[in-house]
Amino acid sequence: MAYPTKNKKVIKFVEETAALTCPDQIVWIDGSEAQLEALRKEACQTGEMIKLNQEKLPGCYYHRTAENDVARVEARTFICCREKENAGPTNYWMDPKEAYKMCYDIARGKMKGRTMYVIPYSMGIVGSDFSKIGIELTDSIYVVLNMAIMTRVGLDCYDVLGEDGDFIKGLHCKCDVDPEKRYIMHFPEDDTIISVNSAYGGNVLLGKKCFALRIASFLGKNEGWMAEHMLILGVTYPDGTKKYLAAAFPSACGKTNLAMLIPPKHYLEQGYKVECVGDDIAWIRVGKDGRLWAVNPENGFFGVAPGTNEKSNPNALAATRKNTIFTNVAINPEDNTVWWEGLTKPAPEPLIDWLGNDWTPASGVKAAHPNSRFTAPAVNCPCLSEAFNSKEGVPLDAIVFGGRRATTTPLVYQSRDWDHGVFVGSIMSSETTAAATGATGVLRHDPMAMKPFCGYHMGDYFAHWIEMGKKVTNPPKIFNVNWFRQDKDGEFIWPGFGDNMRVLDWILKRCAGTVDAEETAIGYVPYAKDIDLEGLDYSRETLESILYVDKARWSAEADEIREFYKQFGDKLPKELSANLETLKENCGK
Ligand code: SAT
Ligand code: MN
Repeated sequence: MAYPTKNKKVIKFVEETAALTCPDQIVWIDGSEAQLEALRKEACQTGEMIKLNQEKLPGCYYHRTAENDVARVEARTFICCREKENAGPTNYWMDPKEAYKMCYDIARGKMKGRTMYVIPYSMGIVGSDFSKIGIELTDSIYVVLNMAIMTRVGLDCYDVLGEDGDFIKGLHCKCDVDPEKRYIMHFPEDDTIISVNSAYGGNVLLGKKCFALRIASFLGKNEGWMAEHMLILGVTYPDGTKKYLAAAFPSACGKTNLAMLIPPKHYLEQGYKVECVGDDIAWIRVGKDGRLWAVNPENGFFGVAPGTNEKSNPNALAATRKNTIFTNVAINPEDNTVWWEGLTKPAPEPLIDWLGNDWTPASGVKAAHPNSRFTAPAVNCPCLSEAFNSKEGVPLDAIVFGGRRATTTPLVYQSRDWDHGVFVGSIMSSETTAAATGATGVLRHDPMAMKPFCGYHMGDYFAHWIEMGKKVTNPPKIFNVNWFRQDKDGEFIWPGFGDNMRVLDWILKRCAGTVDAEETAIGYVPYAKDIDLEGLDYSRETLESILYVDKARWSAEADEIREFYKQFGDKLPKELSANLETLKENCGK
């Protein structure tokens, strides 16, 4: 057949995979609207997708995954490098030879009766120095349509590759969606990803976590840049000045909400504006000016639906009103639209829940799965930054880390310097969420929110952060935030959402050197008077309670961090152990 590319490696990859998986036909995706529309139609005919109310939700579709296939599966996600040591203690590892054989055995013949789609896509703007090309082979129309939203899909990717260019190979095969044979395998030394027996987003949209974080973090270490689990946002001041920050939070901890926040009224009245550059992934490099520059390699938002509403995140909600794919939310049969917990109160009834069952509030179960998602094009977002399409990206003034912590970690604090900031990122812990299978609400270490996404030894990753600090002459300041402090009744103490602007404001004032702070055992903490509470019914005493640094708790935390650090052995950078000792000393031992 005539191929749409002369790249020999692409053709070989396609032919070899077809020989293994035996699809009835191969369809080369060109990214055209006509081709995507034909696929939507086909998916609706087979029941893979449902067309929603086209007046209320134009271009929107609905999909249900299998009941056992609703989140990332960390226990089945492996880094398959030749030396086990290089995967490190925080990753599952398998020998690459064994892993290839196992995956090939699982996928052999499994595309019989199906079509194999060849998706050429770019992470980042096609052809920019900051971008990389991937080819994903998949037997799922749902994957094709999601990739066409989340990445830049098109034949121009082949122009970038030319006859001989390299790319990240991705093979996805649904197989039998058998959870016992589900594997998400990464071969960082071969630029290859194989995903079998799943059809859930994070496991199968291979451009996202698999490529843009796990493989890219490995490439970044070798090539001197960073792939991070971070949103990127810009704040425009009333005088037109723009400042940018990147923030790392674990999955389902509010990155999308922070990235699209609407500032409180009096900020808006003064002319402040917040714009979204990205909500999940940042690729960060050292610019010629000695600063760190960040791009968002994605082209859409794969956001958590529950909790998204007109108040919490009107921008995200607006982004989902057209050309969006909804996965595992509930359907309102009356008008064929979607619903999820938190969208409106009370819930419309009856609904059809994410499993396809009739549902009313009396059903006693959630109508939408807690990890149900929307896949929305970035261009739909009303607060999308112009810089979203900039090849160079944006210069970072601040880097922010944050976990979900009911106690101990104050609302915000600033690190003393870059190395201390790396320490602050490395000691992040957070309560687990529905974004991955397993128990939720369990406190676990999640350094830089990269525990599930670092494609190599976490000790080497810390060392890479320290090294990057040496390459930047004008580094961003590093902060930690915690929106999730709880009172004794389990209620959140800080209002969060748009009011987080008040904390961002303090952070940017610290970057500009225009506000003082108190030096504490853990770093610089705001004086309560310096957090703007205008228009908020909130007492300074309550604010003080979540800014307080409890030395006894931090001393215990330091002991616990020492235990956590032990697994990194010799790979733990001395800068981090030194900072741990300082923390312990500052807490009075
Ligand atoms: O499922 S994804 O990994 O794509 C989203 C997330 O968990 O952050
Ligand atoms: Mn994420």
